[in-house]
Amino acid sequence: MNKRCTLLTRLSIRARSTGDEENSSSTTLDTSRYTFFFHEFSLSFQNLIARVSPGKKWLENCRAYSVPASSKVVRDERFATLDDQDIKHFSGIVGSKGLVVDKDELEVANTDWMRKFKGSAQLLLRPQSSNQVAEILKYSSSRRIAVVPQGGNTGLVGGSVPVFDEVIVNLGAMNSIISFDEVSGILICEAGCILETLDKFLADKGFMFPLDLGAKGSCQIGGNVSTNAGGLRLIRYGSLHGNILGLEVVLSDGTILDMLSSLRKDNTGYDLKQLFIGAEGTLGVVTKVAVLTPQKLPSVNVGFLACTDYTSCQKMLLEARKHLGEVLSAFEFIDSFALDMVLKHSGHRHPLPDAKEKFYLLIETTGSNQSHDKEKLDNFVETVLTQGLVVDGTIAQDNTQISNFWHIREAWFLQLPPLGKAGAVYKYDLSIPIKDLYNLVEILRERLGGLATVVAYGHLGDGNLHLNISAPDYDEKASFFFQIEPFVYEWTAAHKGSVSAEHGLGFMKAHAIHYSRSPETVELMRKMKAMLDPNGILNPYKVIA
Ligand code: FAD
Ligand code: 2HG
Ligand code: ZN
Repeated sequence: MNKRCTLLTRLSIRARSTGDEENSSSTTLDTSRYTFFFHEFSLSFQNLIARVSPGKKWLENCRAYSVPASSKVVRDERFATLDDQDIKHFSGIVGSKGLVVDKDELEVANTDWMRKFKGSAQLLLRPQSSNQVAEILKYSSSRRIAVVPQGGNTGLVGGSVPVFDEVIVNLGAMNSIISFDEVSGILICEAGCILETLDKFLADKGFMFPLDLGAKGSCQIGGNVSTNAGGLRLIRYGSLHGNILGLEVVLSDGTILDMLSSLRKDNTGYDLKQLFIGAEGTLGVVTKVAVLTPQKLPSVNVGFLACTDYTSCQKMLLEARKHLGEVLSAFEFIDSFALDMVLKHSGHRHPLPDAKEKFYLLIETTGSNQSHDKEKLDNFVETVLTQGLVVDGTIAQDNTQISNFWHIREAWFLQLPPLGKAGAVYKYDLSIPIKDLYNLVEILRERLGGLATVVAYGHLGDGNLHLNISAPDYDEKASFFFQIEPFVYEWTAAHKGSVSAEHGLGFMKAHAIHYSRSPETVELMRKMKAMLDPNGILNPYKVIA
């Protein structure tokens, strides 16, 4: 009852203090929240690293945290080892500005975002055109040189870095926007365009990118397509399988596949581009992308609400769909363990200082009429409060508050362990039927006792759990690790979930594919891989290793 009063008071204080709701509320989405740790810059991963922890210091951190992935698999001796002749040949394709042998640059490109996986590539190529990509792959196939396609290197499953000495082919220099059609909303661009750059370009024209994620300042559209990234607004805009209309892809033998259709309807035979969406660079290199973009709507409202139990969270999803249907644009959750950790390390204030609940929901609406949308969210909150589904809550008053709420949900420090204070983080990105989703978190907490801290957040509206286990260090030989794996995968499979919801399998989970795909399906994948990449040079040891 008290808590209910708190919320109603907050709502009415807002109503009283703002007076004119139309003016007081946020009308545009503050994208800075997604890149706040980049300090206003939209930087490449490399630049980001240079900024947050310059030079040698960062490299030392890399060494301290990363585990050579090669300790788990054996190098395929059929792959050639680079020689001077190869380097000369590649230099002839990409020129001196596209060829990197500098040790420090290689160290960064060899190490993944989590600093958990580390390869030992001696060469990084930055092609400037699809033809150059084709030449690189044609030569690599003929010499059987293994390559790793790389975008912004923000992947969380070790897919974007070499396992051994594979050549890194980074698409970052292919970053031109080719065309935008304001009538259809179709954007065509090169694969190396940074997601945030595309979103800003579209915003100027009254449109938005249908995908949004915390790494938007660094990740590239080619990487997004290749991981089939899900992100924060899938509940509203759907997956890239629906939004990507066309692709240009270079196959391992150098064939350039032009599937760059920009038609909404195109049923001419098999929809082959779908194969490359989520293929994680194992079937071809994505070089161009055609994407359908929606209008950017001016009215964004965000509520931060507390629920006592997981059953209420589920009911809230149902109610949100019922009451906010057409404007609902995000339905995210963070549990109190994650929230406490974020607050402890980030300096953010608890959005609901009096709440001591176990679950928090971030609910966002996006629409075209601010007063109407705000009223809708207010009414919704009052309804769920009356129903007892929510015990406390607040609605953001301005862009800064919207940003803060999102920062908290994104639990950002968990994504940058060496820069944060939480040590190493074992990440599991799982799809689980919503009714069972949180059971796994509780079971693991019990299994691990005090050995590690289990925190959970994620895209509840999509049934996507981000299970994070925070421990002092990465140690897959430590006894607690055996309490986690393979249990997490077995439990997920037993509950008809998926071991990879949106991050992919990469290197980390290549061995786990069987938990979510039948032997027949995996066998067909193998055959397709063998057909498209007969020498197996594209991102070996990943996905279906
Ligand atoms: P990379 O990390 O460079 O590569 C990822 C995979 O794609 C690799 O297997 C690589 O070989 C392949 N690849 C890259 N470019 C190409 C290409 N042009 N052609 C063929 N293969 C290619 N993911 C989500 O799904 N949802 C989220 O909400 C989300 N939030 C994140 C927040 C943070 C802070 C971080 C660090 C990561 C987050 N991620 C999220 C994971 C990651 O950002 C996505 O997987 C993203 O799509 C990767 O893009 P990238 O350009 O960095 O690709
Ligand atoms: C997110 O939704 C990302 O914030 C990262 O997918 C998930 O930190 C994670 O585990
Ligand atoms: Zn996510």
